[in-house]
Amino acid sequence: MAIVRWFLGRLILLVNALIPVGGSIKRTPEAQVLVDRKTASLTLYEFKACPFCVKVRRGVKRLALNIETRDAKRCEKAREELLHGGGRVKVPCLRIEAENGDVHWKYESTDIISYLQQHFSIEQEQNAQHHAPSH
Ligand SMILES: N[C@@H](CCC(=O)N[C@@H](CS)C(=O)NCC(=O)O)C(=O)O
Repeated sequence: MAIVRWFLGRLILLVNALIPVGGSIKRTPEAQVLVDRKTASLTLYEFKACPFCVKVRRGVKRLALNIETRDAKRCEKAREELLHGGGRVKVPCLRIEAENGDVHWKYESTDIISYLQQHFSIEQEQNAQHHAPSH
């Protein structure tokens, strides 16, 4: 069974490498710096060959986000962080640290992608700029 899982994992990684992520967001360098500042408070806990993690990583790439990833399968420290912080070793899980220091652990690939789209799609960023107070 372990060998089948290993093989499927490699297959998922291969297919992921072969199919390009289409329609990625392109930002100006200045806009990317601002987004990078926001995503510095996010950490994605994952297993490299988990299909749900691949799905989230592709979403992250499509949104051109730089999010730190931690491998909860190979790295014992990351596994412990996920278990104690989130409550269970299930991936993908996005750790979200708010400006006031509050931490939220978001499980479920679909919910993680929705959260990222809500906060980092181009439309969202343009809306935020539009409503920002002008000086
Ligand atoms: N519905 C979840 C499924 C995630 C899932 O099943 N992840 C597996 C790895 S591929 C896992 O962490 N299993 C451990 C567990 O469920 O305790 C999602 O879309 O994120």
